[in-house]
Amino acid sequence: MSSTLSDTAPRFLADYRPADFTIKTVNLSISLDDICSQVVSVLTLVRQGDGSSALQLNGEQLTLVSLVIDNQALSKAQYELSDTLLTIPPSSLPNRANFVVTITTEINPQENTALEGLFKSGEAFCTQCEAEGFRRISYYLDRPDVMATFTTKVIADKTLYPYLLSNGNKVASGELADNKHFVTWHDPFPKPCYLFALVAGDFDILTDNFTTSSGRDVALEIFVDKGNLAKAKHAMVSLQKSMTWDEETFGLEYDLDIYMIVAVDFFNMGAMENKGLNVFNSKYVLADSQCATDSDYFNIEAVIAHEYFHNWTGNRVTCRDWFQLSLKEGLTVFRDQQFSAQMHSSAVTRIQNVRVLRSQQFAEDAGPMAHPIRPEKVLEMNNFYTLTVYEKGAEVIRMLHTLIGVDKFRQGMDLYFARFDGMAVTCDDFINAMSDASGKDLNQFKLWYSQSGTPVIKAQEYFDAKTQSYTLTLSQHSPVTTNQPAPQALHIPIKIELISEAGESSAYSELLELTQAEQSWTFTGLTAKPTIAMLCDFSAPVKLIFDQDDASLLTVMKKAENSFCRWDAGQKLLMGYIQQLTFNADYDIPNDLVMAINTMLSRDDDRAFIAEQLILPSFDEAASLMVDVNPIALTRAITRLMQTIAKGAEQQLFSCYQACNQASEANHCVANRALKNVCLTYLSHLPEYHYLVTEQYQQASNNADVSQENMTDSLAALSCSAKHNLAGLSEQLQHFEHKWQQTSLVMDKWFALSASVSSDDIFTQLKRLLLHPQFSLKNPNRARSLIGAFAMNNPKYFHCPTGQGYQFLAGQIAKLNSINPQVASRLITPLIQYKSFAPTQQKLMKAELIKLRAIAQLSNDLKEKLDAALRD
Ligand code: 7ML
Ligand code: ZN
Repeated sequence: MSSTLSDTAPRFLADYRPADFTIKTVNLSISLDDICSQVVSVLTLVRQGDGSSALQLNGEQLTLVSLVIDNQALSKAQYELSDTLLTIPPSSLPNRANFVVTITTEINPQENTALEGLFKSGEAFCTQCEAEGFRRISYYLDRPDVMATFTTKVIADKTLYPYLLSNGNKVASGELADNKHFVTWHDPFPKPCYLFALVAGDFDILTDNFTTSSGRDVALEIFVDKGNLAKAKHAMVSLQKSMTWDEETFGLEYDLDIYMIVAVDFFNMGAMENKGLNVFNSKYVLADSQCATDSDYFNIEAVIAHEYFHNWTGNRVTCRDWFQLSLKEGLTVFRDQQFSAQMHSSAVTRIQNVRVLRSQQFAEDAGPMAHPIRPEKVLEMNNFYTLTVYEKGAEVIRMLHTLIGVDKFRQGMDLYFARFDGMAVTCDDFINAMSDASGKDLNQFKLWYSQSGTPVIKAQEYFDAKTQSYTLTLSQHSPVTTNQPAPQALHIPIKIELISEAGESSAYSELLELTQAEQSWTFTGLTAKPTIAMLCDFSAPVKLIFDQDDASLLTVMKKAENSFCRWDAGQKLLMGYIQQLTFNADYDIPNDLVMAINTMLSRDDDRAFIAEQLILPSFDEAASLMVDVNPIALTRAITRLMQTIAKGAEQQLFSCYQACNQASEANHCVANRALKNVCLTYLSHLPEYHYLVTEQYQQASNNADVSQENMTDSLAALSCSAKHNLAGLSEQLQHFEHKWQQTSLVMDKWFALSASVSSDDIFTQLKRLLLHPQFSLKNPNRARSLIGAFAMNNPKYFHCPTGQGYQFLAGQIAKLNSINPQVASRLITPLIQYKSFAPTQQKLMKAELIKLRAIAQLSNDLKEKLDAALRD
């Protein structure tokens, strides 16, 4: 099972060589069966070199039935077979440059719990080939620079699998003996095999259509489990919005006659952009207001957009090799972020992106798996679908956009597609297109692709009253990370705003380009020292060290034009108190803070934005800015700060809660709920408001008028109950479980909540949850909702000094190692960051890592991370 292979070695970017053979066409014929599916693959090959090289095809977990070259069957003596390779020596190959290889293999989808290649999700067959899953379907040159046109015939039982899907357009279908039928698909666009997909099953289908700007009619089809049709509407609207946005923003149209999306319950990742046939984790398709939260709605729209945008950035232009993953992912995340910002509030969207970056990507970049957005060394490719490649990758594209401006960026995109449509290219190719189109020298900028670690920027200011000038000095420093050459100065766009004393903002609003280790800028004609708002819109993914006093932060919060800066100043103020309280639990929080909170609450701002301002920096965000984190002191500090604010701003919080609760304008309901639930979270720290939590749960989840029920409000109330282990909690959890037992995606929420209860009883509860009839480690969403939620959302008990939290996580990872190595590898993240914690925790965490490293059949996924973590 899985990628447990003894003969694997890391691969290096520097070793890239073009393939010795290319594949022009692939003709697949796949007969589906639970335990023995048969795959016949006919490949037309073209030799590239002089004929001296063997043909090496990748293959894993396959049973080879026969191998035929042109019309000649090969005997076992004529080829070599290992666990990972089929090698056909030159002596067994024809002398011509063009020849045909026909390979017949058998696979067992039922036993495929790793969910890579062909597997079963419930009753349906489905595939996941990125990055290297196709080699679990047939022997192939499994690398993204080998692009072929695919024709796929799918054969299966007609009753069990009425729908047989693959990439491209349907070209034939018919009946066969034994109640079987077949459908043949042809995809006219050459593609790497990682974009291959096959789905077979019985579904309900939501259909619609879209007419592209040049008048092409596209059929849109969303396949969902029977009974879920109504829950696919939001996904459909999101798809249509995405198609329109890409036409309007980048002039990019869809290129096939049909676009299909299939929602499945068993899926390792969010979704997959297979040409013409996206496969989605059902979590990112299904929604209605009773079962999905506002953030579920937001995420569905974003993921639908992300996968749709890949059709150009990923599929039409793809990656030369997997080291270039950020070429398609960083760019596509940037595109989906721009899309979301335009569909919603750009300030709130940006704030949420930055929170993810700071709380998770910064930690990754400071941990043992730190890597540049274009990694240089990979053992298991699945380990590099990271926050660094995706989120920091998107930040790098955003910096480019900031540096050259929106119009030049568009010209650069146009040039990129003109040059590389239909090709497999590199990150450098992309930057060169941007440089050529804009005339901007981007050579230093390219360092962002090869340097890991979060750069630290130090800022110093100096005001000279005599000359009425203000000087800002910035210095940059990148940390030294493992296996990296000495860091060099990066090209960093720093957007600033100078707020004059009088308070009309934007006396100066400027884009500074920091390119040296240290640089100064002087601004003149200032009668008094201005207040600076730094890093507007978070113009670069850096840590800023700048001693701005509370008074200046309050000025930025009140007066900066840039809403991101207003939010960020507030966060910095709050973070300061969290840090103080972590060192000294009795620290007296100045009244300024409560006043600032009250001002925020009473301002006539967008309510979604106020909600963001009120949310405290998370445990992870705070931890990523500290060293030797004492997790117990940190959770206590955050709770203390919540309590203090709740007490100080009680009246305002309560009246704001009520105002939001009564607000009726439908188009603001998401913002109202966001702010209302932040207020509830604060108020729940005061016993006299516990009734409010119960009341909200009742209204949102147990309402005589079902149309009034709402998952956002239910979950907000429940998480308050869980956080404070309130008296009503167990009754609420039982009610919720009973109500949603048939709805898998909502049961995931129930498992996540149950795992985040703050109770000394939690380890007994976790054991019971593992034995729950609906729990299964084979279902990735379920595994993540219980195990992941405990490790991420319950820091008090995850880090408890007995080490039980770490033991629980490690125990489940050990089981997942043989079931689903990808899921195991993602869940280990909090443990490998052990070096950022205080000695007590470090020791306990490290002990668990050592135990895991000793597992006999350790997957490459875990091995790579454990070796990195345990290397001194
Ligand atoms: C990112 C994806 C993968 C892995 C989806 C799998 C994808 C690879 C795939 C942003 C939004 C939605 C999903 C993902 C994501 C990790 C994250 N090509 O499309 O990138
Ligand atoms: Zn992607």
